[in-house]
Amino acid sequence: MRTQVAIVGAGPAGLLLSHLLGLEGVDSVLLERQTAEYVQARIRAGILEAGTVELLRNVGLGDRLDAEGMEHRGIHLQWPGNRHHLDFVDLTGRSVTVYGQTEVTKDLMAAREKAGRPAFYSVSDVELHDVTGSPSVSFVDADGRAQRIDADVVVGCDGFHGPSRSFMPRQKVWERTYPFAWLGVLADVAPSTDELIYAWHPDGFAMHSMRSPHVSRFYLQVAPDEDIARWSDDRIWTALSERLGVPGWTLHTGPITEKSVLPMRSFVTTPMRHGNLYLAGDAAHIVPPTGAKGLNLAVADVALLSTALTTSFQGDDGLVDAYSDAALQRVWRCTHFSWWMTSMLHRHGDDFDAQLQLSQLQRTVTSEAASTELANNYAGLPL
Ligand code: RFL
Ligand code: PHB
Repeated sequence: MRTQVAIVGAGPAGLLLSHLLGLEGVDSVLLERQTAEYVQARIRAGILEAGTVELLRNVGLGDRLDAEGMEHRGIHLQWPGNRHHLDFVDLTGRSVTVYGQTEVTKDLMAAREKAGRPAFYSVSDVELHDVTGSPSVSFVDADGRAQRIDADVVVGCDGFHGPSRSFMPRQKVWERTYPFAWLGVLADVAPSTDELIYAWHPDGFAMHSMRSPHVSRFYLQVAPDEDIARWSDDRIWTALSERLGVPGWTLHTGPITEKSVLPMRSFVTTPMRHGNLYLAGDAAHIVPPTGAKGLNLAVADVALLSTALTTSFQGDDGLVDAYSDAALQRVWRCTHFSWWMTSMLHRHGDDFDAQLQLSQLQRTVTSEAASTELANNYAGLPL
């Protein structure tokens, strides 16, 4: 088989890249380790930046997003006894939209099927060959047959655990692990808040997010090696009520439909290109979820890369040559913001650290310069 762009990984980065290239008349083939159903059901990110929403609309993926996405003007930032609303629209003119990664993925899969763009699901033994010359990708398909795709370019959109990165020699890695994790909870209950709540608490960070007018999403700071069996539904609701509580506010409870422990890390590998092999999304960088950047960063990478590859196929290599440096500027900005939000809101260190965090929170909600800085980063830099 032959294609212009072989894409390893059909998560949001791979699917969107294939969609954007298709609109420009560039052929691609997607290879995915999991089944389509598995990829679609994975519960992950929930917040889209203003620029991500605009891009999805501009490429024909806005119908359900506009009908079902919930536009939020900002977030609530809180610590015991204090809840402050930061209005991003007032501060920056931009909003964010609650629309789950499951929904974005569903829309991208439907668009792929409609356009008839090829994808192989449930593949194994993916290997990349001759990435600095005439690249190809070998793999075993769902029926156990050995296959090979020759391509002009290979893009690794295969997430943090994917194999693509290992075919790049001389990679430099920057990494930070955090001494805590998140317990993520999905519940069939109407949100008890109009917009997301990020809460600092002596017992640890807590967050109230949502997926729809009937489904709420919550997170609790826990130990990195937390045993989920120790978290009964009752214990979860008690901890959430305690950590998210402010006088005069009630947390509504309901059936918990999913709970899992999510590790937290910051990770960046550079460069994001080696010859004819490019990386995009979580394959190249991971951020802790506190700033809601992971999915948006994957979208920003492929927006840049699709234009770069399209112009390269037209004979101009300027943008592909600039891709890694250009993508990494945004990656490092989002890496800093995610690290900063994480450090400010999670309980770690001693009482001195706690006082510094509370001072930073106070400053963030009372200084217009500080609130605007948070709002600009959260609502997202222009694509
Ligand atoms: P993905 O979504 O991980 O997709 C990569 C795809 O590559 C496939 N793959 C392979 N395919 C073929 N051959 C192989 N050998 C392969 N190995 C792997 C995988 O099956 C998968 O389908 O990366 P992508 O597309 O770059 O998208 C990035 C986003 O998914 C990610 O940044 C966010 O989901 C991060 N993230 C969150 N971000 C937020 O902003 N808010 C959140 O609440 C949030 N929660 C999360 C998350 C990431 C998680 N992961 C990765 C553990 C929760 C979790 C559990
Ligand atoms: C989510 O809804 O899953 C979510 C929202 C904001 C974050 C992280 C996760 O910062």
